[in-house]
Amino acid sequence: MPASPLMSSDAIRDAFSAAMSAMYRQEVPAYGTLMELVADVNEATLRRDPTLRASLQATETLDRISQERHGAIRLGTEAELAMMRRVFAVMGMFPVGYYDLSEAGVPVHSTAFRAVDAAALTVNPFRVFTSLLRLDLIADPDLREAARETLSARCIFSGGAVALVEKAERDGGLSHTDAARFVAEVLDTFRWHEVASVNLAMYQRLHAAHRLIADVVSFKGPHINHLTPRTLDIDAVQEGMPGRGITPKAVVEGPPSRACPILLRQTSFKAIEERVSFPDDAGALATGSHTARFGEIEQRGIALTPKGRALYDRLLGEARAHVRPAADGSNAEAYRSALEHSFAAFPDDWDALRLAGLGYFHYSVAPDADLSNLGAADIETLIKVGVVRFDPIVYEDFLPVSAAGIFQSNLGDQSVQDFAASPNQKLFETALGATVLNEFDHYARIERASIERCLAAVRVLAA
Ligand code: OOG
Ligand code: NI
Repeated sequence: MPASPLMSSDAIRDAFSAAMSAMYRQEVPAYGTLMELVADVNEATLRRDPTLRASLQATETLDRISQERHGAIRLGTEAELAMMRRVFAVMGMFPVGYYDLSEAGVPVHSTAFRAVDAAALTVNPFRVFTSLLRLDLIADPDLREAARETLSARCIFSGGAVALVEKAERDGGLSHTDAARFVAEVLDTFRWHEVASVNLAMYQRLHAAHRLIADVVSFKGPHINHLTPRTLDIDAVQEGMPGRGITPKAVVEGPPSRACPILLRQTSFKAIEERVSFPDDAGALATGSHTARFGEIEQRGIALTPKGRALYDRLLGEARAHVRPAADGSNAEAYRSALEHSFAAFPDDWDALRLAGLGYFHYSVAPDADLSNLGAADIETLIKVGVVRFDPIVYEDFLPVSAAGIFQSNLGDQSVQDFAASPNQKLFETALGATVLNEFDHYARIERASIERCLAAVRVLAA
């Protein structure tokens, strides 16, 4: 019998993100409301701005504009992280970037599993921001040990999911039938569990140590804690949330609104309080609640070089030193204006940004360029004479200060705690069983390759 053809990993990722979206909308109705608001705002933005519509039409599938771009999970053990890496690899998602959040008061370190090459991102850019709990940051040794024991007893992947991952690794992919089973089996890992795996007293102890610790340790699996569609106008969605009965977090994270968008802007609605049952030793259930799941939106801009990122970090630091956003939103307007003020120092013009070496660009030969007599020209000359054009490379990754803001507003803003900054990428990579891709190197490679392609094309065609 001939082997059935394999489904592409990109198509499996596409199917998985659609399945996750449907599940989450059903589990968290407020998320469905957010999706409706995002779709309405995106539609209104496109109606208002025909130029934007035309440019998106040329480069992307318009009917997918409002789809999810990322989600997030929090894992409890090294073995879970290692297995999760293999699961995501089946969907063409690989670990990019290392984020230490201990510095920001959250006892985790993280990476983002995502598609890496441009063609794969175009099919579906869905990423999963994946955090690993740092048990070593729990101060109380008894509690640390109890948490470790509880976590080591759970198994977050079904036997079927593990078998299909092994099959995919052996055969270089999955058939359509197996891929459908894989999506269903893996989806189960991300499901919400209404019954906790610890008793109420233990939950309360974990919660007192840190809400995030309670969120990871008390449940049978790493429930997806948010999904994040793309919006074309994040400020409009932020403003529109209360009108739809959902409470936005106090401020939009990231850079201010600009003519030339940089990096990533994000905001979310505050996590909902959900009913949870806690089993006691006799098996009876006590009722309590837990707050973890929310919805987020994102709007992306250009990827910055290390120099651009350093400038971004400095300006953000200055704004925050001036006005620290309060959790209740009382100084949101002051924070917005502090950001605008400090980011006035960040060039807001594509060519200025490029010439200052602040951002990464993709260079291409203009469609009907006249290439005669240009064989020896350098890239700047080719740009000047209009033979080569440049377009910003979109930032596909995350920002630690923003991520901390998202974590905190959804863990209860009162619970901000101090941990000594303790980045440990080596330890993370050992747990992962792989190194993470450095995002700056990756963007630099894309840029360099595009320049080399232009120069080669001009040399060939001008010869
Ligand atoms: C992840 C928060 C980080 C983002 O968009 O920066 C994140 C979490 O709360 O688990 O998703
Ligand atoms: Ni997020």
